[in-house]
Amino acid sequence: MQDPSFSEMRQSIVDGDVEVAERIAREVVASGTDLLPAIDEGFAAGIREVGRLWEEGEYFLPELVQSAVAMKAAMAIVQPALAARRGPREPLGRVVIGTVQGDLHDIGKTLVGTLLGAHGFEVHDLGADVPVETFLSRAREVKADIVAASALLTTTMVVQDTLARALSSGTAKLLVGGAPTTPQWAKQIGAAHAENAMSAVAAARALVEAPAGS
Ligand code: B1M
Repeated sequence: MQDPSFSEMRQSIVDGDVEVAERIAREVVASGTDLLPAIDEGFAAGIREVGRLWEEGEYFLPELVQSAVAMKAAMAIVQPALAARRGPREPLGRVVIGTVQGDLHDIGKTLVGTLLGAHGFEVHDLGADVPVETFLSRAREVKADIVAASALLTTTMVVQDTLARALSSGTAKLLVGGAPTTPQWAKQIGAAHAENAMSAVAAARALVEAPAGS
C-alpha cells in the first residue's frame, strides 16, 4: 500500500495549491521522514502528472503555471532541510547548475540540483535563462568540477552545444539533460548525459571519479 501522504503531496501539486503544498512540506520535514522518496514519489510525481494533463489537453497554461508555483514553494522548504540533515562535509565535487538561456523551465533542473546536493555535491544553482558567460564565470569563481546545463525546449538545446565549445579549453566537465536531450546529442557535443535526477547523480559521480582529461 502507498503512503497516503505521498498522494497528498502529489495532489497539492496537481491542484496547484501553494498553501497545502507548503503545509505538507513543513510537516514532512518536521516528521523526520526520508526526504528523497517524499520528493520523488510525492511532489515530483505531482508535477509529472501535471505534464501528462497538459499534454492530454486537460490543463492549460494557467494551471501549469500554478502547479509550477506550488512545486517551487514545496521545494523551497524541503531543499534547505535536506542540506541541513547532511551537515558540513567535504563535498564530492562542485557543480554549477542552471537552465540555459532562453529557457524558463527550472523544475527538473532544481530537482537535479537538489539530489546532487543531497548526495554530497556542493551545488551552485544559477536558476533559469542563464547566459553561457554566466555559467563560465561562476564555474571559474567556484572552481567547478562540473557544469550542469538543463534544456527543456528543442530550440534551446543548441545552447548546450555553445556551452560545450566554451568549456572545451577548461577543466570543468559538462553534464547535460532535459526532456528533449538524448545520449546521442550529448555524445555529439562532447558532454555527459543523464535522463533524470537520479541518473544525474550517478553521472556526476562518474565525472568526478574519471581521470583528468578523460
Ligand atoms: Co513548457 N514546454 N513551455 N512550461 N512545459 C514543455 C517542455 C513541452 C514539452 C510541453 C509540450 O508542448 N508538450 C514544450 C516543449 C516542446 C519542445 O520544445 N520540444 C513546452 C513549451 C512549448 C513551452 C512554451 C513555449 C509554451 C508557450 O509559451 N507557448 C513556454 C516556453 C517558455 C520558455 O522557456 N521560454 C513554456 C512555459 C512553461 C511554463 C512556464 C508554463 C512551465 C514551466 C514552469 C517552470 O519550470 N518554472 C512549463 C511546464 C511546467 C512544462 C511541462 C508541462 C512540464 C515540465 C516539468 O517541469 N516537468 C513540459 C511538458 C512535459 O515535460 N511533460 C513542458 C517535470 C520535471 C520534473 O521534469 O523538466 O523533464 P523535467 O526534468 C527531468 C528530466 O528531464 C531530467 O531530470 C528531471 C527530473 O527527473 N533533467 C535533467 C532535466 N534537466 C536535467 C539536467 C541534467 C540531467 C537531467 O543534467 C544537467
